[in-house]
Amino acid sequence: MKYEESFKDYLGLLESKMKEVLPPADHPPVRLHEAMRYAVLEGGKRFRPVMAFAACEACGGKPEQALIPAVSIELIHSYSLVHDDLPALDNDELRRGMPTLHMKYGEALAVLTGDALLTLAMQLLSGVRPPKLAASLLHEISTAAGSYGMIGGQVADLEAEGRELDVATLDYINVHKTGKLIRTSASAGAMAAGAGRDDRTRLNRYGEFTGLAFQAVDDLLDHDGYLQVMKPGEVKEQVRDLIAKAKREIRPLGKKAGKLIQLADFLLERMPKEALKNVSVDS
Ligand code: GRG
Repeated sequence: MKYEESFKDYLGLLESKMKEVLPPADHPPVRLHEAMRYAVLEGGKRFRPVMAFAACEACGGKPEQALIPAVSIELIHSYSLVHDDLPALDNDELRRGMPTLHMKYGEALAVLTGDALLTLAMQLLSGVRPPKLAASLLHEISTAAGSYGMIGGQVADLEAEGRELDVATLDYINVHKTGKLIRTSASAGAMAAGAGRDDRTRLNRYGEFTGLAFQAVDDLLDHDGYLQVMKPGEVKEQVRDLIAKAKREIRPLGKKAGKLIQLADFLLERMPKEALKNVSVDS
């Protein structure tokens, strides 16, 4: 089944909540609010929120319980893309087949749109009830997004520019820049379901393995990253291994973890076709 089909209910839930919580485009400051909606609502796979919903269900919760963490994580992801596209960083003109935010709205507004998305995420999380869950989610998600997480990874990536890379440096960059926000998606979903320590640990590990696999698949598609230091076959083998480990972690959760299994398999399916030879998706 196609990704959009498999996760139709999650995607519907997410899009309608995001449209509701993003400031209306006709509320002043109009250009900022228009830009915030442009950054978030124009496409994207929604991989991280889907993981949060699926993790919540795997731990016995309903997807709705994970709605605010799922939306908040997608807002943070969207802000990171807006800032990453800026001339000071990647200097990209296109994102998701459309002009990047600074191409459409200018650099100053792109910086401020990113800031507004990040702060909106924190504001939404602060309203989660009970307050104890709000505090835990705020701590978990802000840590993943900050200097020990996504931003730390981005800085390590900047510092590695022009230097000869090794696998350990790439692992560090990917675990932080990409992996932490994906791991926190699984973790936040488990927290929203009120999962116990054992299940949270399982979901954390599932998130770590899939986070690294996500980046490795992205590198295979972009001919970048790990392909600077490994052969394509080795990267593909690494992806298969990570996905097998991720699935092993959640197997004890039984049928409830079905969507998490499908999400892990989606990464295998995303690999360039020849990579799927001899792969058992149940491994
Ligand atoms: C906030 C200055 C600043 C930097 C953030 C994490 C990051 C640094 C930037 C994101 C850019 C990037 C290429 C990160 C690697 C992870 C990755 C492959 C992102 C793309 O995510 P997808 O594939 O995108 O989920 P869609 O479009 O589907 O949402």
